[in-house]
Amino acid sequence: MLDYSMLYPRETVSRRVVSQDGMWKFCLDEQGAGESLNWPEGIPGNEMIPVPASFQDFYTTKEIREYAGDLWYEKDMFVPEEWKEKKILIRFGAATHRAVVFVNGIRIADHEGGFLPFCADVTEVVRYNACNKVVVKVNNELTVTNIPCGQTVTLPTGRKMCKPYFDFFNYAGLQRSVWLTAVPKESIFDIDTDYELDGTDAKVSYTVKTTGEHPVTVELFDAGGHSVARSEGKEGVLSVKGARLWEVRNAYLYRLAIRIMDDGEIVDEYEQEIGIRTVKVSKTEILINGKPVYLRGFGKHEDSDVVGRGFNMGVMKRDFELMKWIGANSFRTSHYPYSEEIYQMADREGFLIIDEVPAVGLFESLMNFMEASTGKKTAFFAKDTTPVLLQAHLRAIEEMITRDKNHPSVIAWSLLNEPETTDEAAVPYFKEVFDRARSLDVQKRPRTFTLVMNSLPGTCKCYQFSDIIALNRYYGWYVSGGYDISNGEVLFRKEMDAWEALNLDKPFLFTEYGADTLASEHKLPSVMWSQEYQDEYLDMTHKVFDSYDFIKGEQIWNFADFQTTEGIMRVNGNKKGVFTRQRQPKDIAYKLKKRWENLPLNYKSDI
Ligand code: BDP
Repeated sequence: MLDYSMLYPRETVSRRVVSQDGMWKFCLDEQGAGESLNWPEGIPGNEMIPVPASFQDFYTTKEIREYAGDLWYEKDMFVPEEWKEKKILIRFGAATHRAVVFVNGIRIADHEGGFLPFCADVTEVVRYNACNKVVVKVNNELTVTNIPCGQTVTLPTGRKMCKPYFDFFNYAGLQRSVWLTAVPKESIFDIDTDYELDGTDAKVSYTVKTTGEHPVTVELFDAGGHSVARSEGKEGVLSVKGARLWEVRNAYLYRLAIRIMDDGEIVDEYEQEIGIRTVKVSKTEILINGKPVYLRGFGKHEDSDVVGRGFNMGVMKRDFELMKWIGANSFRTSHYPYSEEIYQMADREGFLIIDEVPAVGLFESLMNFMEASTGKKTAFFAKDTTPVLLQAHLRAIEEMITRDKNHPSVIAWSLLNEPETTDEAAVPYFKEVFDRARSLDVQKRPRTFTLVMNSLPGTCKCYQFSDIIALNRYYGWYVSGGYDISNGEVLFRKEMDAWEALNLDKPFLFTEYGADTLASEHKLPSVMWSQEYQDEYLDMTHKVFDSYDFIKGEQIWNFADFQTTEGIMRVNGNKKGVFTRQRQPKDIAYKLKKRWENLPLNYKSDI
């Protein structure tokens, strides 16, 4: 079990939250000597940098953009006298990929994994009514014992360089918000909810974990603030008469108010928004509230100009507006859990999320999409280091599910992206990963992983673990592209026929398909990379999707162009976006809009 609460910081009668976003002191540490130079007590220089943001794209030298190693951040945080009886925590939305936190020179927390929150409990070391020096050593190196996987090499110049086994730029730093929070010593630690529908009524069952023994009360309020149900105890069931359901693109949120009480006094209070909805997979259907849904939408990235992977509220807003405009109803948080504010927005807007853990690059190749297209087999999970990787992976699954389980928008867990699955060594690894996700999720949401091009009906040893089969396919791009696209279609149908013949009785989703397209290129007749080719590629691919009833969704790769490592396969980034990196439409956006707006929600279902 995690030793800090994952609950999103919120102010209530008993809790205080002070944002620490803004300019922080910053410096690089090429020699990795900061600790021996006493930097935990204060870092050198006057350089300032915004938080949240990736550090890489502010500067004008390649040495900084490509820097691999330790980066140090520093900020003074004022702790008021009134907080004396509270537990004081600094909550980091994310520190990529690992961090050590020092407060007033004392090492107080360590965290591994760059896309999930952690708290440093600083109660014992803070000075009250005074400024406290908070220093964070972040490290952005890639290894094969942590996710996402990659290597860090040393160049002849003596500088280190990260070599990701994945196709997105290794943005790093304090990329999400930081908060100073005060909660009561006896506090609400974790909440689980589950839903059952009964005609027009609903049952909301809940479990609350606290750090003490005082009794708990729970009250449910509708969106207008009216109390609709109450219960006592750390576990219980709330009966909601005439429940308003959370529906796809038609969300309705209730507010669950949880209190720890001591003789009529509130010890702690926390409020959690919830949506009453069920998620189930039955045969080849994905059912929300018992009704079949056909997913349409995107694989995305947290990626934008200047701030890189840093959370940017404006970009988030624009992305949701574009997704609404184009008629999407879902997205996958490829290839890592996103900032929590994005899930909150999806909860309000009624989008469905496939929530992905950062398990990407689990394939022995510098960029798995290249190796996979050659059909070459490698045994990624047979390494000596695999047990260490597995522990990091399980830990990230626990953090992700604990953080995200109460979002109505989250309808499935994606536990790996394009792993190596053709070797037997993958099987026990997958078993642990899938079992762990099942045991952590009270709602028992479907679990999946995305299959790379060489994970085929005849070669993949792991698809049986998935409740939904998720395919990443690039027929007409990496395989048989350009004038050869007719052959791409033949191969594509051959693969789909082989899946059909297996009779798995599970829904299939396309979690990736797409063609790199430069917004600047037009060509008649088309060539690969032109906007015209992206259009023809989609026509072919959609025709195949429409021919198989067990395909229950399409999430195109990618929502927008995004930054990757430089190389011969990428033109200043991956250009498979339906939108440019600046969030303007390529021609294909209008075609997708027409298709998606016209597909019924229960497309290919007779229920
Ligand atoms: C898949 C990966 C994704 C890549 C994409 C591509 O899952 O990260 O960006 O293909 O090649 O291999 O565009």
